[in-house]
Amino acid sequence: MKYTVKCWECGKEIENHFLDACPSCNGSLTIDMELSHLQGTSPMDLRSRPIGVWRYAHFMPIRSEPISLQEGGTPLYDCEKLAEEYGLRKLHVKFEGANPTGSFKDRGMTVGVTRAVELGCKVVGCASTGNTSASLAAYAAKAGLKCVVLLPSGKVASGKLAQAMFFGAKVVTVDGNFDDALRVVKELAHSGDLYMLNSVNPFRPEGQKSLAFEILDQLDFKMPDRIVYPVGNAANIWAAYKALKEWQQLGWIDELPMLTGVQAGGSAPLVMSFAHGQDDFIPVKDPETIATAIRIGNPASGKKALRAVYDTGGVMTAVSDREIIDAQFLLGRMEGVGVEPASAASIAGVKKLMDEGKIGRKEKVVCVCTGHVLKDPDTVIANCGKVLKASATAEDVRRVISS
Ligand code: AN7
Repeated sequence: MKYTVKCWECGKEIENHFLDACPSCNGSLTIDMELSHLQGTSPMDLRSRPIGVWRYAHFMPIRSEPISLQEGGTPLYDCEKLAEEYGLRKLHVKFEGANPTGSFKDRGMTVGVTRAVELGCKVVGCASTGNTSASLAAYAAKAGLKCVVLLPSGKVASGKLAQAMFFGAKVVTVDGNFDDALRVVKELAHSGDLYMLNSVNPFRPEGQKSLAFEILDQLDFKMPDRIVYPVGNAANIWAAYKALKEWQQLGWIDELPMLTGVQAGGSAPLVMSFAHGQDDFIPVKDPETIATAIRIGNPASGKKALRAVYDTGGVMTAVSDREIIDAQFLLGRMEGVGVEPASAASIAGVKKLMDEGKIGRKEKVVCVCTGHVLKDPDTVIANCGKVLKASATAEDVRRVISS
């Protein structure tokens, strides 16, 4: 697959494989895929390969055999009961919890870790609110690479922490938030201590494009009106935009769905700039939310995400912790779909935007639910009722369940 790494801001071609920003203007990096060989084909032609990230190999900047755990190919649920509850024509949930490590990060990591192997790197690393570290640790294990992950101390859900430790990463908690951890891991990457696989590495969003490709594939290429993403570091919604533009450029699709981003109220720098029509943003100093995955004040791909939203006629909105937990439980108890709090932000965002009349009742909406409920069991238990206790007799169990 032919491609060039470029600065997204000034267009400069980037030759050095180890940069995470433009050496001229400090802009973020992106990858231009050469797709002309696909002119005259259709996305149906890809269906001979199993669904998953590598069905879309033509759109991935990888030339070698991928390091893969069979990521992608996650369910797209038609949530009829929830749609009826909200008064919406159609509501699909793309359940990314069904990925190998339980989050969408695996889509970017199969590409990112394969890239690390192509470059001959021996140590990979990232800063993470949890899911990126769990995913990187697993793919590094598969590839036989050493792995270092930097986590904000005390703010990583236990399932994610367990995964990173389990897969053998060196797990370091830093005294600060995600934004601090990202600053430090960049320094380590610049001094050659490790190859950084945060989403500022442009190979990561390339893999995450497959999420949008799959949604269209699973809808038989009938475009939904809107795709809703939870937004933290903002790479995922940007990746969707890039994916859709590539298919549009090939004439595989016409219109783009309205890309809609949802942040947690205490960590919502992009919502504030969207409200003012600005294309840049002011970082939030002390981000806070129960949805620790998106507890990020300075989203690395924030400007790109704003472009994605403006250019598709979408919106950015913020939801409260209460709205997030309510949406998480509603989805679980009405549809049997278990997602972590950050993922439920997309569902909560739909409700909020419908209440405000910004999503119309006739729309067909896809919500991306990015991670599994088991990632954060403590939040679930804290928000459920008590466990019932009984002695080991049918009589006593009958007593407690009927009271
Ligand atoms: C479940 O793992 O940033 O807007 O370090 O884990 O692309 O950042 C996680 C982000 C949404 C936000 N949902 O995606 C990390 C990390 C879940 C997440 C997001 C994350 P981006």
